[in-house]
Amino acid sequence: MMIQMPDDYENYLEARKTGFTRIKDLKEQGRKMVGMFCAYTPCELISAADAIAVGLCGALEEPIAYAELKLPRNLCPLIKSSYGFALSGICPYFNNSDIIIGETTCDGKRKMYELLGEMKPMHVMQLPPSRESDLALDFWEAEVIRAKEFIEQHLGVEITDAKLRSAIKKENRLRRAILGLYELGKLNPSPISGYEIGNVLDWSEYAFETEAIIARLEDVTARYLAEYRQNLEGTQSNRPRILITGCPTGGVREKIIRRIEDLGADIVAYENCSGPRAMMDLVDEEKEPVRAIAEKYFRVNCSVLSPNPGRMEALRSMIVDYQVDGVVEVVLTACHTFAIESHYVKGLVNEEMKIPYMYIETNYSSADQGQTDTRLGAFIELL
Ligand code: BJ8
Repeated sequence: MMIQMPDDYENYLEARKTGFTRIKDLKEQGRKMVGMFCAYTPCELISAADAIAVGLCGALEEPIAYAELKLPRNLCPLIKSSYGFALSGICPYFNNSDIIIGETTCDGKRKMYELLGEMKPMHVMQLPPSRESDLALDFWEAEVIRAKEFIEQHLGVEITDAKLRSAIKKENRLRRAILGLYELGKLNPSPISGYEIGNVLDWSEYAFETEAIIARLEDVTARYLAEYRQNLEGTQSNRPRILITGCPTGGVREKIIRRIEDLGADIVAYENCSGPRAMMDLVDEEKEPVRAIAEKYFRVNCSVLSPNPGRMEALRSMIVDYQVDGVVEVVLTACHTFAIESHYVKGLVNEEMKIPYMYIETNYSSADQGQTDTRLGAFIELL
């Protein structure tokens, strides 16, 4: 696709490195940084504290050897990579974080956070294990308040309701900008590859300031849209359209995401915790701000909460909206909650929606690349 990208546009690995300098500059200007790992972290609290929210690295294989000095080998690679980055001291984003916010999502993450707490001031928000109880939302709201107090105390700021309301508006605008990029995938043919969507999102994030991230996203989305209108509208693609679901795929981007597209299919949609459905779901700007924030994050569709019907609803509507021909579910090794929930995903995709489904369990190593390619190739042939 011949898109004229912005001058500072970089591949996600280069963008990560360029971000090192930017983060150093921001720290020298006295800015505070809050490290985070998960879609349950209420970014509005960080934004209202005038701090920078940094999604901490956990998508590369190299630091896993460090992590295995302390963690068991048969653990999810995302957890090992995240901990390895911290333990090895090679991640400027972890090193420059003043505090870290985590949540009690899966068992591996929550126990790993205990170890991270030996290195940095760490606050772990307690997630209710289920949304079923009437008390669960009140409990989670109390956890949002506890996280707010932790941030105030450690960063020496006061987070007022007025600051929260303004942060809610800003983060909602960011959600709309991310959604705009994802929704390019609804076009047929899509002007952007699924691999490139990941690149653009990462490059944008490394601008760090929310307004700068929004500007980058809106600019790139407009460029792809213009390309569609000029060269693609009215044409037909015979490549099958794939939806990706399951665990976060940042660590298998080359191994799975890129390979699917090299093998002849287009990834047009991502159904995961930070995908389009999460971006459509805004924080209510009219309600009392802490309650509104609690309600929004309480709706994140992650397999760690039981049951998790919202994910099935999201899948059902996305398969239709994005005109999906096949679903690939990626589950990281030892991720029990997504592995078990795949039972429902397969049932929904195969039996209810009557479209092909493929389950891949994998880690960050390239040892199974050949086998994965063979299976993916056969699946794409079927579509
Ligand atoms: S909201 S998906 S970012 S928890 S893959 S570490 S669950 S064993 S990453 Fe996640 Fe938050 Fe949920 Fe999203 Fe554990 Fe599974 Fe590993 Fe996972």
